[in-house]
Amino acid sequence: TQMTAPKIVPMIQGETDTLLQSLGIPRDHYTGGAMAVHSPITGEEIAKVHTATPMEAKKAVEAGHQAFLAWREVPAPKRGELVRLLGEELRAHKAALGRLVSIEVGKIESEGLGEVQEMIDICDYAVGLSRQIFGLTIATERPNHRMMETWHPLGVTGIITAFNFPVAVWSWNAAVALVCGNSCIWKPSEKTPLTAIATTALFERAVARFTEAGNTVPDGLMALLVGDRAVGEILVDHPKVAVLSATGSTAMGKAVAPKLAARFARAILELGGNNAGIVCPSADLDLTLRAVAFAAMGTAGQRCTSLRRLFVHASVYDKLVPRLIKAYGSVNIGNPLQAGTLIGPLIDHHAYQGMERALNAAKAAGGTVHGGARADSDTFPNAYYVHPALVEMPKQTGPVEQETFAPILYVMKYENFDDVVALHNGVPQGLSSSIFTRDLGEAERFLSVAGSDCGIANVNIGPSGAEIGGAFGGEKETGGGREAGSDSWKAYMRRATNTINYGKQLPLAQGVKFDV
Ligand code: UN1
Repeated sequence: TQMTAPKIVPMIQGETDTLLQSLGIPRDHYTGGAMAVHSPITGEEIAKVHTATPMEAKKAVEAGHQAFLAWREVPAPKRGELVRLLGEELRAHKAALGRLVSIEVGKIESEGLGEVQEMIDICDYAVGLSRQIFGLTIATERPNHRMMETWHPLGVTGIITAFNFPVAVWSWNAAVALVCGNSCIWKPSEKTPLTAIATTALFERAVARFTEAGNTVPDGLMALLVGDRAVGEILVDHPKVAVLSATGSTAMGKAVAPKLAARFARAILELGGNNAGIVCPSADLDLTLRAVAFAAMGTAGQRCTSLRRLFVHASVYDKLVPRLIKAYGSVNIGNPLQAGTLIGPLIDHHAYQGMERALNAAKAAGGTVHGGARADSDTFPNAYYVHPALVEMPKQTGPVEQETFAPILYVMKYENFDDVVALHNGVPQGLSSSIFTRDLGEAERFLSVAGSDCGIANVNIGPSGAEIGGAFGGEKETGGGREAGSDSWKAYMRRATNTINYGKQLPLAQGVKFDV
């Protein structure tokens, strides 16, 4: 028999150690712990981190509350200075942190770096915001009165993040919560504690520079809790966690939301998406092809904003779909650290099983599957690379109505605009959406009250890759929360309406008389 050449497996563990050392993290912080961390690139173990107990989590909440009481007294622009320094640390260590994101999540190089860029961008935004936290002054019906609103911080902000944007989602919440005057406690995904440890180390550097400049940061202002579900539950249940921002599955949100409601805590929920695109007769098909390829295959379909459903008008179906199938068949899959790769691995074996299950269900429902098989299993027997799947579906049914965190694009044909908008909205999730058209009427109808029911609706770009300047989040089973830009900061604050009487009379509102 012929000998096959030995396959070379990259030594991710060694590079991980070098990166963590370059960020100044003591080796015993990521070795010798109880929680094993694997790189999805090879499946190899790259670290063993220490976990927090529920008791330590409770202590962190108490300390966070004390920190909040001090931090809220610091003027907001001064709080912004700490976030400005965090942005500087992120700029200085962008390459190392971006690489670590690629190693821990399996993102391609430009997406790992892009994630850190998103963190830098939100820091810039939050620094500006620190001088623009304002309320309205409102006309009053009474003479010699003034009515206005004041925004105050809320308290401890719990931040639960998912594996797929392991550090950017923390930064959307933390940068804004900090300038608003809150303290933060972060529980990262169990799959991605290393990037959280690295990010926390960069935050600590910013704190050191801030204090060297003569400022004070209260202990416990930002705590990292690496741990399992029990730790997350402390953040959900503790009465001193005033706001909880949780990113993850709709199932997680369904477990968390009623508990937060029961204690009247603020909830910012970023849950499942099932994002669609509509390709109209007038669409620029070259542009559409590129947009669909990035949105559906990029990040191996593991963004909450990934494109999962595509409705193509019957008049352009045969022009677009064969080209898409070709692009699906020729895209570079493999080691995301290698230049030229566009699709890295799925996060783990569970994700692969979920993809297989969805494809089998699609076939059973009459779908024609292109691609979808496992790739590179000889080179990487413990990692889960897949060929992205394009599935032609006779109708929107079964797995098409669910979010599967994998590169599966369900493609359906449509004839009538109103029907396709109804189908577009006919799923439980409501995160992001897009339309491809050069017809102004169609574009505007899609954005109108009768159009997309999602939190994000785009024209001639895909549903993923949002900028931080806008509010990010969605409706229905996506949870209704908004993060990042626009006025999302209000979710981290409480509003007080103030009425001031600077006269000598006491006129009552609504003409009420009460003379004693
Ligand atoms: C997520 O997948 O949880 O819009 C967030 C995007 C990114 C963020 C995705 N800026 O795709």
